[in-house]
Amino acid sequence: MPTKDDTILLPRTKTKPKLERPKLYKVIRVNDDYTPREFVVMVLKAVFRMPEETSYRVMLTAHRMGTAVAVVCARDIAETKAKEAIDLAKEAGYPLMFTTEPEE
Ligand code: TYC
Repeated sequence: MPTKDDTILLPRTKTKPKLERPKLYKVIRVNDDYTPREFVVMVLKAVFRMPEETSYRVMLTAHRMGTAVAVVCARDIAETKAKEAIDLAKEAGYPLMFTTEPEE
């Protein structure tokens, strides 16, 4: 006769649904022939909080290769940062462009 202390342990058959990790987004800087190098470095420091040396290196990569990843982060942050940077350039009359795209 089972008592109240008898617990029947059944194997767990349900698996917890795995939560998808949200995709990360790259903010990509595009080279152009008109925006001064110093201005690009200033934007990278101001918007992406990069130290001088990193900003200069990232600016040179885009200058030489055509594009360079500025940062990888959550989608809303990536889009906000790209817009902030584009707006700063627009205000100053430069065509500096940033795009965002999901990481593979
Ligand atoms: N190519 C620009 C120049 O020679 C500098 C520059 C670098 C512009 C990177 C945009 O994303 C850029 N003045």
